[in-house]
Amino acid sequence: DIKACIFDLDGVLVDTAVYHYKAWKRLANELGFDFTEHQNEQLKGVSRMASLDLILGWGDVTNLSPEQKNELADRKNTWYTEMIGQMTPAEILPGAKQFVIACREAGLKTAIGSASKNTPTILQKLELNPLFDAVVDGNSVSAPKPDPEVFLKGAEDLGVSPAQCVVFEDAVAGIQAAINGGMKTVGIGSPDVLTKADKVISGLDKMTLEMLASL
Ligand code: G16
Ligand code: MG
Repeated sequence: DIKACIFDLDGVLVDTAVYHYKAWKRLANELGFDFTEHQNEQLKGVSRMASLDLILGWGDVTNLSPEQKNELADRKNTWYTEMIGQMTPAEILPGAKQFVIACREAGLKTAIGSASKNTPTILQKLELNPLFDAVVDGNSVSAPKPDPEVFLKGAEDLGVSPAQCVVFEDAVAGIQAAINGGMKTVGIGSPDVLTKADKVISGLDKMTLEMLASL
């Protein structure tokens, strides 16, 4: 029986990807190169430093010291936090808040499982904190998705077993993390991309409690 739903943040409850993209693009441009929206897809669900490494690779920027890389990541994060500081609850993706509320009214536990260190700010701006029993994010885990750590810690915090959890994810690495943790999965996006998910929907506005029961 399903006892809990664990939600990824970016791409599932809110579309912060556009802000990540703008900030990374600005950094690349300052370094003298550019990258496409298509390349940006590869950054979804990937940690901040791993994203930086991918982008530097695209621009053939090599031989940077750890200090220089940290400085670049900090620069990007400053621009990013300026943008997310302006977010309002209107930016919650369609149906997301309604579905989380429906889960809670049905007696299910709810948690966030995100790679982002900015999760606390985003939840506060969207006024979503009261809807989650646990929040596990980039500040509390060390192993990046597809390692299941973020979701296993979520299940532990909720006091349920992994097999009793459904994970909602928009990233391939995130679906794999949930599978690695022994959880059921609902992909948010395209079935052509999220091929391993138990079910794929275009957004939480298409999700129902009945569909949960049939997973
Ligand atoms: C999110 C985004 C990623 C981002 C990562 C880290 O993951 O999808 O693009 O690189 O968080 O974000 P930050 O730099 O804020 O720590 P998720 O797991 O919420 O989809
Ligand atoms: Mg995501």
